[in-house]
Amino acid sequence: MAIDNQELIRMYRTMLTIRRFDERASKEFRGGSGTVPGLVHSYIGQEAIATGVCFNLRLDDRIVSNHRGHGHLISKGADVRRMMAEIFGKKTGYCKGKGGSMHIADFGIGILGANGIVAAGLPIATGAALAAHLEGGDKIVAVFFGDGATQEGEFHESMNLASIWKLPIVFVCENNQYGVNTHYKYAVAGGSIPRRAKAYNMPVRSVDGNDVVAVYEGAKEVVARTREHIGPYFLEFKTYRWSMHFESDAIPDMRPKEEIEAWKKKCPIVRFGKKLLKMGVVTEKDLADINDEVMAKIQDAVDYALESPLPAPEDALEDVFSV
Ligand SMILES: Cc1ncc(C[n+]2csc(CCOP(=O)(O)OP(=O)(O)O)c2C)c(N)n1
Ligand SMILES: [Mg+2]
Repeated sequence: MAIDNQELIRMYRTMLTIRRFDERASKEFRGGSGTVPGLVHSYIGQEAIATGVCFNLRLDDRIVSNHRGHGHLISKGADVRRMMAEIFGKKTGYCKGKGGSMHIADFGIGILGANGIVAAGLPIATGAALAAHLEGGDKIVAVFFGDGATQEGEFHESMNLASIWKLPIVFVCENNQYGVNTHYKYAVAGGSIPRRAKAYNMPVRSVDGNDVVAVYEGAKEVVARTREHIGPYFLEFKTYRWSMHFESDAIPDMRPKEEIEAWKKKCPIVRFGKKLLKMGVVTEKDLADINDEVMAKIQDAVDYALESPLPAPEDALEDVFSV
């Protein structure tokens, strides 16, 4: 494995930050210490994908995220305090408390936004890739979306344009196998998502999405190739979300209980921790220290969110295109 030890530890810390962030956001949303408006979609179980992909990106590369976006944002370097404040609807949040979990963006570090509309990030990412292409240079765009998004027209239009214009974009499909409660085999004609990319003349790679090293290595070559502006690439990562579709009992989880339990045994963080121990990169104490450090960081983010003011009623008239 040609990844520097410090980089491996940084990857582990990032995955654990995503896990602890979403555990806490879910808890607060379900009635913790504050009133959290909107919705929270947990990324727990999928941490290796955002981490492995984003660790190949530069600050000036861009990502576009979706409704399950906290992991993508943290991996690209977003500030967890401002993220948590946004989820709590506070003025100090990324969108001054007006957007919530599904609208967090940070243009300064290449995060063009999460998005509550399934597949709506794909045309935004394709436009950003066209801009990068016209500018020249070697900047790229990565867009994250689920298996369910591949049923949408915007997915197909974006894939087609990106292919014929040879845009510098990596399509990252997180195949967690379900769109809410519908298994992709019932929703994808022909049963294969990679085949859809091949139809648009795009090279495809299918990788184990619960193995962060495989994700990192798989994305590395793809990102390097995409920087040459010779066309888009499609990555499919097989994975599973641990929680129900979003953190509420409003939509019951219809997935088989045994299936959920089987995937929890393939936890990407436990798996990576064991690998690092075996390689001698860390000790058990190091892992415990990282956990303490991450827990403190998340507690600090929640404290910041709780102490921050709500937006004033008149703030509703600011940052709007017309009134
Ligand atoms: C255009 C549109 N249709 C439906 C919805 C409701 N909805 C939100 S998430 C979701 C499922 C998306 O599944 P997938 O793309 O696989 O992502 P996952 O939730 O599995 O991460 C649906 C149907 C929506 N937000 N936007
Ligand atoms: Mg899905």
